[in-house]
Formats: sequence, C-alpha cells, structure tokens
Amino acid sequence: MYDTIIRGGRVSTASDTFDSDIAIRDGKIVALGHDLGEAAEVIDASGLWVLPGGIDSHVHISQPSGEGIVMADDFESATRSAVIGGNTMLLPFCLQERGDSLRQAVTDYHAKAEGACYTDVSFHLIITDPTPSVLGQELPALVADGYTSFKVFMTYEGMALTDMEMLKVMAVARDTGALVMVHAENYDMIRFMTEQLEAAGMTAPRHHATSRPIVVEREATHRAISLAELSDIPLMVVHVSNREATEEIRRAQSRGLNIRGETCPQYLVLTEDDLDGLNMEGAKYVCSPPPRDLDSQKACWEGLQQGVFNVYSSDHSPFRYDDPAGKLFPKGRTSFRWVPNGIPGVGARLPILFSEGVVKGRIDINRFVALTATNHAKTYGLYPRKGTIAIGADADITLWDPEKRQTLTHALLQDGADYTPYEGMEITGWPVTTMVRGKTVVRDGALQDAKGHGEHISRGFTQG
Ligand code: DUC
Ligand code: ZN
Ligand code: ZN
Repeated sequence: MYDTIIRGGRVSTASDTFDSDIAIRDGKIVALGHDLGEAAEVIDASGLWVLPGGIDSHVHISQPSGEGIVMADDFESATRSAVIGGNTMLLPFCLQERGDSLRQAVTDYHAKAEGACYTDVSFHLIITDPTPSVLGQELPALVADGYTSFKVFMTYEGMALTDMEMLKVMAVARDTGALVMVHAENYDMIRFMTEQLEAAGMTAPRHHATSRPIVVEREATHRAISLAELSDIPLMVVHVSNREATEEIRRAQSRGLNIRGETCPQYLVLTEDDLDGLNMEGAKYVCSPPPRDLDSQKACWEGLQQGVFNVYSSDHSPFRYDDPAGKLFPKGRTSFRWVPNGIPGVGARLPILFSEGVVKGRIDINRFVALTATNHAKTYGLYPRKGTIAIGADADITLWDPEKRQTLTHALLQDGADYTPYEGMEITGWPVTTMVRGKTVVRDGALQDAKGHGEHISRGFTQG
C-alpha cells in the first residue's frame, strides 16, 4: 500500500521519456512501472507530462535592499508563487551586510523562513565583507554545515569586492569545495557612466540600461573567469544577458575550464525598450544586468540550446511598483540609480520556458527538465535526492498540461509584488499539480493548505 500513485502520465527526466506510473511512500518515489498496486490516493495524470518539480537556484527573498526600500516577498509569498509556477525548491540568498557576521546572517534568514515555506529551500551565502575571520573561520564552518555555494558581487556600493578580495574568497572555495557564483559587471564603468548621464540630465529609468552597456558585463565576465582560472576553481556566472558575455563563457569552456553559466527569463523575452515606459513605468523592468536587444535574446536561447548555460533561473528580486518603498521610491524619480534593482519572476519562470522553449520547438522536454531542475540539483549539491524522477528521490513532482493556455497576469502568480513584467504574455502549457516531498501543494491549479511544509535542505558539493 502506497501513499500516492500518479497514474497514466508521460514521465520525462533530463535524459529519458517514458510512460510510467509513480508510487510514493513517506515523501519518496519508491516504485516506477505499471500495475503498481494500491494507494491511499491515485492521481490521474493521463494527457499530462510528469516532470521533476522546478528548482530555482537564484531568488532573493526578504533581502535588505537599502534604507526605505522593502522587498515585496517574504518566504511565504515567494514560495507560494514559486509552487503555483511549478517549483518545488528555491535557493535564496543569505546576505551578509558589511560589518556583520556571516553566521548571524544565516541564523537570521532561517528565522525568516521557518514555518513559512510552501517549497523546500536551501541558502546560498552572499559575501560582502571577507574579513580574516569570515574567510578563516565562518566560511569553512558554514560550508561544512551544507551551505556550499556563495555569491560575490563585482559592482554595487557596499557589496563590490576588489579583485584581491575575490581571489581570497576563491581560495576558500578551492580549499573547501564550495562553488562561487559571480555577479559580473564592472563597478567603475557603471559609476563613470552614471555620473555622465546624471550630469547630462539623462536620469529616467531607461538610462539604467544606458549606464551599463554590454561591455560592462563582458569585461567583468572575462575578469571573473580569469580570477577563477588562476584560483583553479569552478565558477558560476549568473544572470548572463547577452552574446558577448556568453562568448566569454563559451571560450573558457572550450579551453577546458569548469565555467558554468546561468540565464533568466528577462533575457529571453524582454528588451531594454521595455524600460522606456511613460512616467516611471520603465522602473518595472529595472534589473541588473538590464534586458538588452533581440540579438542578445537570440544569443541567450543559443546558450541554453548548446549547453553554454546549464541553468535557467528567475533572479526573482521583487519590489512593488506603486509603492514608495518599491519602484516608486521617491529618490528614484531623481535618477535611475535610486530605483530598486530587480524584478519578480519566480512564478513566471517555468511557464515562459515551457511555452517559448518547448512548445515553440526551441528546446526539447529533456533539456527543459535539465535546465529547470536536474542541473540545478547537480550544480548545487542536491542530486540525486532532488531534480529527477527516480526510485529513492524525493517525490518533488509537477504535472504539466501541455495544452492549457493562460494569459500571464500578476493575479495568477500570487507573489507579494503588485505587477509582473510579463503581464499579458500568452502561455501554452501550465503546471497544474505540484507535489513537494509527496504532499500535493497545488492541485488542479489551486493552492492547498501547505504553508510550512517546506523545509531547509542542507547540501553537498557540485557534481558534473
Ligand atoms: N543581482 C541579482 O542577482 N539580483 C538582483 C539585483 C542584482 O544586481
Ligand atoms: Zn546579481
Ligand atoms: Zn540575483
């Protein structure tokens, strides 16, 4: 007797597609095949794809974002939107603020997430202050406790690390086996461009994009790869937005370096023209790197098709629009530099890739699974517990109706913001039912009473 059998669906993993029922007991997949026997609950999956639940390895939740600015999502609302959009696990960041202890930051984020989550979560670290005690004691101890990835920033006041600091962080990664993620934009180029633009009165949101052209990202990507090469470590270049940065990664990979890349929905379907809205409407699309142009979109699709990027994440970084603590932060009217940086996307990520990628024939269903689940699990030390459908894996499963049509609206996505940058987009294919460790959290499109079911998962090391 099983707890649940999912019957009659077509299962896809990163490598295979087959017709199979799935039996679940105690939150795990325990049998695959036909005529599996009895279960307390049988879910009819005929006509549906049965896929590993999405893992979004790049989301920001409840992160301090500057005096007077408040992120729109807490752990409840972010994981709610995530599961509605077919995800079963998120990897948010613990931000160390300068002068603070990293361990304390981790404790604080755990308190924010405790009891609030619909999906499982596991934290990356953001290192802004690599002091000797952070590098020598806190980081190695946190890696040993299962926080096996950290992000460093090459730009932003209060966050940017010097090359020397990056090398010191990378040396800890070399010693401990942790994975470094990098936000690659050249800080001084952005500062210089911002001063010039402000002096010329070009302060509207669209000049956020003008202030950080492609060369800003390409140079930093090349430099980050060079620092990783010197340090002899793998590197994940996150939120890649354009062809030139993609080429830097491709070249490093062809030289045999273990450099990985990530892109996001905003770089596949938005352009910098979206920042042109009347009044402050363009602020809805301010994120970094900014969306670029049609050739950049094409390059990002090619990166996904050809394996230059091994993960596709949302970079969910939500702010309300019509709110002085969000995109309409009063100082933002004086210059793009003060507009809160980031856009929501955790709920929209998977439907956009399914519809624009699988349904339109740009990628097949196996690559969809790899890019949205399996590769995240392998990259961030969760495989094979997470990210696949196999005996012994957690029953993190999403049933997709490949024919269901939806118009994306903010109301549908149920995050804590008050808009989606993808409003009005026509989607074919929808995640109708999602199960987290065997518990059905979304059933036929309806959220179930499962707040607090999500747990923190400690991680191992990068594979593959
Ligand atoms: N980088 C991110 O990864 N997210 C939001 C803003 C940023 O600069
Ligand atoms: Zn970033
Ligand atoms: Zn981010």
